[in-house]
Amino acid sequence: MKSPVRVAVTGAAGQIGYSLVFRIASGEMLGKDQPVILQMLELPMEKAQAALKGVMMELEDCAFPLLVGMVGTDDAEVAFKDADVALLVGARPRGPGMERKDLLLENAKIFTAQGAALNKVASRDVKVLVVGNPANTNAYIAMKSAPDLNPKNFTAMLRLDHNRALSQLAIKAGVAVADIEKLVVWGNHSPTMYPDYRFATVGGSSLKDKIGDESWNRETFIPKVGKRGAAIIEARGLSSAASAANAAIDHLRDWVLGTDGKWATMGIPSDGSYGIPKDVMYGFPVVCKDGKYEIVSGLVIDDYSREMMNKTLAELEEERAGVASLLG
Ligand code: NAX
Repeated sequence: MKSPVRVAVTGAAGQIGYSLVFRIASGEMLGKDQPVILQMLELPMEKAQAALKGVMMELEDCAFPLLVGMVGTDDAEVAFKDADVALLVGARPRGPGMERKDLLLENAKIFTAQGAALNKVASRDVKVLVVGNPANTNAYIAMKSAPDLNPKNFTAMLRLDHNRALSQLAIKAGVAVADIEKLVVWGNHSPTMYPDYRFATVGGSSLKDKIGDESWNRETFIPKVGKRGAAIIEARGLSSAASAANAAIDHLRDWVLGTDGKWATMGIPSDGSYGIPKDVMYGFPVVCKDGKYEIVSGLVIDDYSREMMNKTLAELEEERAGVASLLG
């Protein structure tokens, strides 16, 4: 039997957490032969801790053979102790009357503290995925607050946007999701993101040619993917949870187990590729192998794409400027 992997999940008793931890414990994220220890963090408030206890009771009641240990805590240093994987889901939601700037700052405080805790106690190879919004900037803050860890270990979730785009393309083209490859979503996890299927193939031939209709791309597809989160809230009265948890599973599974040469989208610190300034936490096309990701290089960026990529970059730079004072 393989030795267990320690998986930390913050906000484990929240909506996404409730969809996520059971799938991690059943082996859907790291493999059906990989035992896991779940280390779950929740806010210290009585209600949050009680809810976490309930989640842990249910995890016990599933009797997952791969779940070989569990910790529930309100202390980040306990949750992150020797963590091999950390899913940072818990975040401060926007309250009534709260400005976007205040939301950024409130979350910046959380992710500064959690980055520092990871820096102190996590495995030196910890793979961090930030889901809590604003995900890219929160991931950037955590990365900057963990100077002893490799910045490449910090990522933000663009995978839900990627999966949303995949399904819309499959529906439009009348093809199977599984047959579409080489899709990318550039930039920020926000309505400014740029889902780009110029390079996508279906059964080896161009998906763009198959779809043909460029006005559908600009007028329907891009706005639909960008506003999908709002459409889910409108329909469900609650934000995306099961699909977000599913995307987190996809992101980590691909990163750890590899993509077999296929592309995925990950929010990662830029290495300067495609003119995106170094360190900006930006959605890029990657392939993963042996626990590492690499940016797909050499793609041609046309004028429209550059404009779209710059727009989402400008938003990220603005967010970064908004929290700069906290990072020293
Ligand atoms: P919930 O409010 O249901 O759950 C969040 C949980 O986190 C709560 O139980 C809360 O007690 C806990 N929490 C808050 N601050 C914490 C902290 N500092 N330490 C530990 N736990 C803390 O939200 P949920 O629907 O689960 O969404 C979680 C986050 O994911 C939100 O920020 C949300 O905006 C974000 N999302 C990100 C997505 C993405 O694609 N990147 C998509 C889905 C989702 O909107």
